[in-house]
Amino acid sequence: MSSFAVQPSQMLERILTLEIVRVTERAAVSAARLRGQGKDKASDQAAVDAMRRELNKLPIDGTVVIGEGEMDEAPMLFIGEKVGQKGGFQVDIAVDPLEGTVLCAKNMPGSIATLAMAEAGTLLHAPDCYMDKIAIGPGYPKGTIDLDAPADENIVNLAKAKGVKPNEITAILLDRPRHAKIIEAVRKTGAAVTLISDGDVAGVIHTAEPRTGIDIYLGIGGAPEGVLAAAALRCIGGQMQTRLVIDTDELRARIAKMGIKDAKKKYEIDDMVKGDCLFAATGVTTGAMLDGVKFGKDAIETDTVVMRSVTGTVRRVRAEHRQLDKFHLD
Ligand code: VTB
Repeated sequence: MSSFAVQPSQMLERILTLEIVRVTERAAVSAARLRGQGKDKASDQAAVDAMRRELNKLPIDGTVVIGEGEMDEAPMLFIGEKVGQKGGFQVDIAVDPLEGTVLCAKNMPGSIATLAMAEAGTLLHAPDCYMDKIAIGPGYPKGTIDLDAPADENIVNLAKAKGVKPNEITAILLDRPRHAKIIEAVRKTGAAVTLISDGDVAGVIHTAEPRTGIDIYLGIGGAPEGVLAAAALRCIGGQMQTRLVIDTDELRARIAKMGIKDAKKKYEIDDMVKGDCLFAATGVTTGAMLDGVKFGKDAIETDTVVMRSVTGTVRRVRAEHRQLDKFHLD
């Protein structure tokens, strides 16, 4: 066999890169039909239904490891649910069919349909709890940031590594009262703070997108969103450290059941995504990363980013769907 021959599993992984675009596209379109209706649960449900339907068409033996919740609280795409055409390639899947449900309900910028896929056993099985996170884009020496260092120290070190003054750094955080102290510390350095109401998967990814002007993500967001963002950074580069916020006995019991022994473990990207992965996101409402779904007279337009860590390739897929209703079919 020539050294250029592609192994069957690699071939499937290459094909899946494009196949998962269909999955997030369909979830985004279904959610977008309810955009601006104030119905966060209904738009989430629509995205979940579509994502599940499309995942079940793929030649994978998939397990949802980051999903809509535990089996007893989420009837679809629950943690542990098997998806795909059985007998296929064994994969772990992390999904957030509608990241930013409130953004979608209010028709505000930045809601997306997103998923990550990796070989079975390689994605962190995180419960639906909070996660402390810090992230920066690619090109900085390892150790430039540290989750356990004070926010101002991280800003100063990042500015040094970037070769600028702290007042030329921009941090992004979820706009939550729990972040008051971090925000104050960041502003004291002279750095700018960008506050987002939801959507921290994109918030982390922005650190690796120079055109957004975001240098660093700080603060506490959802753990499922953390694993999804880690998958994206594994593809495009960047540094990220996280720690689960385990502050109740119920959560302690839950992570033990999921096989997490050390509740205080500081995760690096490689701990959250242990091997190569794929990441895809389609815009539901227009944001800094993606355009939202457009319902045209003759076609529905979607904007998707899909990434593959093996090669670091990032594709933008702008699709015009002409006969979606005809082909949608459960
Ligand atoms: C974030 C954000 C999500 O949850 O992870 C956030 O990315 C964290 O939870 O879009 P709180 O809202 O409780 O702060 C979301 O806002 C989704 O609910």
